[in-house]
Amino acid sequence: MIEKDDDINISEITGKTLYLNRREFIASAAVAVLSTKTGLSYVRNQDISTNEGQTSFDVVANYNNFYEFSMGKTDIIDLAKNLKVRPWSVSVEGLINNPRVYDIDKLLRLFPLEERIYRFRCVEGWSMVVPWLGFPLAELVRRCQPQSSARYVEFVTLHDTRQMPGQRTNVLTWPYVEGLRLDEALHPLTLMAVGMYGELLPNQNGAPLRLVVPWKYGFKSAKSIVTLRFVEHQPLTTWNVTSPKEYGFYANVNPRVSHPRWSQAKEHRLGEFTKRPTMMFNGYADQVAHLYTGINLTRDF
Ligand SMILES: Nc1nc2c(c(=O)[nH]1)N[C@H]1C(S)=C(S)[C@@H](COP(=O)(O)O)O[C@H]1N2
Ligand SMILES: [Mo]
Repeated sequence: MIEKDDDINISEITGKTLYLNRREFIASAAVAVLSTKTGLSYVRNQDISTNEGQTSFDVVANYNNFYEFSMGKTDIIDLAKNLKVRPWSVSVEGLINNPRVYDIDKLLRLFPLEERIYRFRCVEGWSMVVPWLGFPLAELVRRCQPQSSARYVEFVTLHDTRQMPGQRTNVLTWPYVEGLRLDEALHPLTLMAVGMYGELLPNQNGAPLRLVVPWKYGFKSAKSIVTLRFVEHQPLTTWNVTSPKEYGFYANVNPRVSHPRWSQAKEHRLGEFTKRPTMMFNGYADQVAHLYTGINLTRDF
């Protein structure tokens, strides 16, 4: 079911406690081990999941933001349908002791997969509740063995103008780049998603590997990742470079800080009729607020 890695002693790298906790969690999970059509096994992480009603798969798969294909939302599913997601390599590089190029299927076997139901809030004002399938980014980061000078992780996504028609325009700078502070990357809520609704990710949702950072606006959750680079200085992220007054590096969901062109106080949960109030840190304040003590989130939005 879950393959041990052949060439590295994981317990040495992950920090024993975290590793054991995760293994114990997987072993003791009262819920059944579930599996996808493609045969991947996973357990449902109830503790970390919201019990709000899930948005339907069809909505999540038909209403997307993925500028590499189009600035539209409903045409991505069609434009992305032939994206080649196998074979796919993910390079981890930069200020780490264990730089490697992983085949995506190797990554899928390396870490136990979990299902986590998260709220997801787009900066444009819509939100949804999605059962993602993935593994904590922290596990991959620990395996990389960051050096003490590494303070940020930069995520670079696929740049292929043949496959991605939006990249033949310059609506954004390509490739799409995002970044997290190292402690944000290590936070247990931060997920490397490989699937949703019990199956591998549809192309339009960021196959074969995307980030999911549930307390931040959707644009931080980069899709179709090819490189994780550990760096010393805050990376130049696509949205930050494109429109610095509108999209800051942190992009923490904050209903009190308006986007320059609209309020962020409320959100449209897809499938619902009346708007609901947006929660600070998208409802994850108890878990993440401590990461930002001493930071002015009105200035550093
Ligand atoms: N590579 C890439 N990742 C991306 C984007 C993008 O345009 N390109 N859009 C972001 C934005 S703005 C949002 S809201 C989410 C949308 O994710 P979804 O289509 O799975 O709902 O993807 C994010 N990740
Ligand atoms: Mo977004």
